[in-house]
Amino acid sequence: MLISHISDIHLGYSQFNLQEREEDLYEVFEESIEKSIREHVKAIILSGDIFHNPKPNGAPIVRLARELKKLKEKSVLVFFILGEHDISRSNDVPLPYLFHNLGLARRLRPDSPVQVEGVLIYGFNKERRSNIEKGLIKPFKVLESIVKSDEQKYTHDNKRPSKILVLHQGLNDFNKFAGEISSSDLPSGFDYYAMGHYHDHIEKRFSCINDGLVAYPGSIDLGHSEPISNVEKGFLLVDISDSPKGVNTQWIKLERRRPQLAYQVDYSNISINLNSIIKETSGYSKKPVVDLQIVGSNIDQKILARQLISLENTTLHYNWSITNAQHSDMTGYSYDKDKGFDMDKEMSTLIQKSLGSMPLADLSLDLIQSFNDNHESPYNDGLHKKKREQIAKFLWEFYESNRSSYENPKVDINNMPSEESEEK
Ligand SMILES: [Mn+2]
Repeated sequence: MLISHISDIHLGYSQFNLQEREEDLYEVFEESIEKSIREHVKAIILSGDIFHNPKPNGAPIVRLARELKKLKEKSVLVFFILGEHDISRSNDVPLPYLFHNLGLARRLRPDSPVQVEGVLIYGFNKERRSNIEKGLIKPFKVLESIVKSDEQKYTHDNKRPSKILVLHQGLNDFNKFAGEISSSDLPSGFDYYAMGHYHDHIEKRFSCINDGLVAYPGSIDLGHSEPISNVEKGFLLVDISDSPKGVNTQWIKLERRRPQLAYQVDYSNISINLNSIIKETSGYSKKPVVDLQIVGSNIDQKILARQLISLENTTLHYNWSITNAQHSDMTGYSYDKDKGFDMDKEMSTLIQKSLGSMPLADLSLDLIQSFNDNHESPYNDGLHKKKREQIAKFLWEFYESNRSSYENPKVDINNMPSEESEEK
């Protein structure tokens, strides 16, 4: 049986507040639905962040309804859970439940499955970090026993049913900062973990859950938290029909996306570089979004801005920033678009440099993780920003006055002394 797994759709989001970008997202979503229909999927799973805003405007509601109606006419089932973007801070009924009530889609539940042929599907809505233990870890334990008894209850053609769990959470295993739970927290007994939240495509089997496949299809277009880059976006076609353990996935690239291109431009050669960018960007049916990183020194920003205006005809939007060649190695910031960017590694290196201690760097990373909780989320009931700042200030002062007991003289991470150690 084929299922489409689509995630982080963020309908209603418009990059740079451009109407065109909002429309782009509808088109890309429609492409994912069309491709799913063409592949004759039996069902579609939307693993959260369906809307960008918990109180979406009319357009995203109407566009979603249109696709759900299309799917209903083709007898394709739609199942969903909520992401943090779908959940309002007031205890209002989440808007996607409207489609559940109208019979156009079905919300998934953590304690009783929906059955589609020989497949059982369970799902949890997004659980915020402050409630992981109560909202996920404990219910996961309960679910493990529910699943075992459901196996007997829902046999299909005398065969053991396959099982899917749908979640909208970040796994620590892939990103230490954005992670909320670990693979070892996941309940076992599932063949496929249909994940949402991370906007990159990731798939991995974990032995702690009997080699169940954990998969993020990634967002369907570049989102609010992602830099302009030429990345591919798509969704997952999941074949769960064969043997119980034989889950196969195929990642389907979305082709109607507007190109997003990042360039590094040498200022001393600006006109030649701009001409080649104009030539390249004029070759697309949808005008690209462009990010320019200008490298050079003694740049007159007014003159530069005027030169860049020539990009207006061939791009929908362009961003630019200046990287000063003379100061570039003083920042210690090793962001390199060609080599890719590992946020965890970069942060860890910077913190180690300034604190000069590996255990302290780890402590800082853990604190940053908990302080960043719900950073972009519409929830407001975790730690309030002001309180977080107070706690951070308190922790820092505590560290400052007790630092000698935390220093580890054996660890000399960097021969470059930090400002703090000079003060001693
Ligand atoms: Mn998202």
